[in-house]
Amino acid sequence: MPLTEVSEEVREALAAHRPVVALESTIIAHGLPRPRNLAVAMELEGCVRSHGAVPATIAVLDGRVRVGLERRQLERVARDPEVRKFGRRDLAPALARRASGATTVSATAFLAARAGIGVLATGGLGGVHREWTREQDESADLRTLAETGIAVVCAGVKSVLDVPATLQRLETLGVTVLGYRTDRFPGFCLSSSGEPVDWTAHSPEEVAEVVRARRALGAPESALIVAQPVPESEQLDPELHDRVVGEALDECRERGIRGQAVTPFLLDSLARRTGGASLEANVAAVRGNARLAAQVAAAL
Ligand code: PSU
Ligand code: MN
Repeated sequence: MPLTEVSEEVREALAAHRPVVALESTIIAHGLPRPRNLAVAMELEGCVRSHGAVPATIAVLDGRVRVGLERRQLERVARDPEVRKFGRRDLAPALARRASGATTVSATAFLAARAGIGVLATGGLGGVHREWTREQDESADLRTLAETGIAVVCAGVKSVLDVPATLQRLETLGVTVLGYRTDRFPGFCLSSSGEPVDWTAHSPEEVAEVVRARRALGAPESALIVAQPVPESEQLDPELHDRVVGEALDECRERGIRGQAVTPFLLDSLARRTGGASLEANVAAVRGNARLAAQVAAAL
């Protein structure tokens, strides 16, 4: 029995060289509250479709990698509390033990690239956590992005992280960062993190040109990050954000949350402390990223 099952629709699209966009599933299972998460998952797939590409949401179900989920599989990812969180390193034991889990950006990028998918959309990437000197918590997303040739459309990295340290790490790892219609690195649920980016693209076609240049240079072994800000009208109030991020981090520390649980906990804490406003900004960001990813895939 093959360990990876690509849905018929995705398989046909890839064979015919039609645009396909990979979507990660951890944001659904662990990044957004139920039952909103299922609605968002379907909305994202719809967004990709309405901009001319085929969505390929990726997850591991009963020990098999699924690239492109059927409706009931998407429902399971959104509703089943037994669905775990799998980074790239979890994939082999998950398959061997017939486990089920949502895939993070690291696992999704790895699997998407191997399935021949060139574009991935998400919200905010993982990165270097604040107080790295104490915990050394750095998302596996970064290392995987350094080793995986895929374009990742995101709204920057999660604002609960140390953004300058994450950007520095991406530079060290040789990961190209393009601002989309901005010269500032976006701040996840904020339109700007305040940090500069060296390169800006103004259209899906310009992003596609960069992808083509990467190919011309030789098969790219690292990711291209396309960082698109959430529109200012939909961002979280920056003052509110700065006030509550510290509280969320304190709560995380006080409760002894560690490892894979940190990011879902911080996102949830941020949502509670902003009365759901961070959630709305997060959803607005991913929605825009699904759309742009589809446009880039189409331009390619
Ligand atoms: N973007 C969001 N919400 C999320 C994530 C991304 O808007 O929940 C997920 C992605 O799957 C990403 C993961 O890979 O959070 C990072 O988790 P960690 O910091 O544990 O590596
Ligand atoms: Mn971590």
